[in-house]
Amino acid sequence: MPSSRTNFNILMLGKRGTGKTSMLAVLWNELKKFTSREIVYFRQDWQTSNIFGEALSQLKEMFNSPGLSIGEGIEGTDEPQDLSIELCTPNHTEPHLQLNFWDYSGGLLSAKNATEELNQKINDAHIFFIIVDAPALMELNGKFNNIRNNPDYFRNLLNNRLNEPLNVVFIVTKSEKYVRKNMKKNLFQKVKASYYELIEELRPGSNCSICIVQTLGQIVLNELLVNKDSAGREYPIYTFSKVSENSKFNPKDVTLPFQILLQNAIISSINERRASWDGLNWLRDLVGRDYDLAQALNHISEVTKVNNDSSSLVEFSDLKEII
Ligand SMILES: Nc1nc2c(ncn2[C@@H]2O[C@H](COP(=O)(O)OP(=O)(O)OP(=O)(O)O)[C@@H](O)[C@H]2O)c(=O)[nH]1
Ligand SMILES: [Mg+2]
Repeated sequence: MPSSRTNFNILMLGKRGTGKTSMLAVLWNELKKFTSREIVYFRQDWQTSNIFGEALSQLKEMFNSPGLSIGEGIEGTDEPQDLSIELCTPNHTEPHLQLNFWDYSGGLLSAKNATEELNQKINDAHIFFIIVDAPALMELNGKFNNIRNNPDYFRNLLNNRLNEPLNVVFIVTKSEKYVRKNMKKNLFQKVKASYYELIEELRPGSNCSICIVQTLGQIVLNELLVNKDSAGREYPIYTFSKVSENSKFNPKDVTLPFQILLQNAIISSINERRASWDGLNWLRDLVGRDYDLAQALNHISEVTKVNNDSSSLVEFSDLKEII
């Protein structure tokens, strides 16, 4: 019998404070929406639940500050964290899929060489989530885009993988202000223009998309202050505020990247299983071995459609038309 569990590795990349851990914690909480006792459910180990649960309550806590002010949010991730979520279906005791999220700390990404550990993760990743900080793209004509997002650095980081088709999802965070101002199209354009080199070098067969997520929902960028470090280099400081005194934690479209990742993971799991059965796939079809995973995928697509705004996502074929 082939192994009944497929590992699917997701590498989260993005500079310090762009919102990787926040996005994962909120996503983890939103998994409930996908859970259906008859079709699909998710399991996490104790450590993963602890880390996400703690981050989530700190993010919610931000809304408890007086007036329009907001609390501090979560602390940066100093050590890279490996977190995992298992996808299970009721007819199988073993999980079908193990989704390994590698939350790489932005502070460890240096402008020069990647560490051996990071290179290993780049080699082993099945999908790359590149987190993009929206204010850096949009404010002051993108003046701080290189400091906050550094697109060339990520292009170079993926260099050794660019000779094969890749799955890349750009996830735009801190986007609430621009979504409220109907500027999604503008955001897509800016992402495409600033990550142009990477996007253009993706091989045919790659899947590339851009998702605009609102991790917190009712907190918007208030102003961007320009400060100087001891060497006289300018850097930005953001201040956010609640939309109104009654603003609540209200994430939007955070499950869009998850849908893309599950599509890839489920299809690769089905392919892996079928490849190991070689000429006997007719037998798999006869007994419906792949049926529950296919059904899970359908269910997840349906739930995503209902819970997300499809205008927050563009995929590779549409990307070509953006500019
Ligand atoms: N308004 C808004 N704020 C966000 C969003 N995502 C994250 N934040 C804020 O940004 C802060 C930093 O986010 P983190 O999730 O710690 O960023 P990170 O990418 O994990 O950073 P490192 O762990 O240092 O690499 C959080 O405490 C939140 O206050 C978002 O989508 N919208
Ligand atoms: Mg983090």
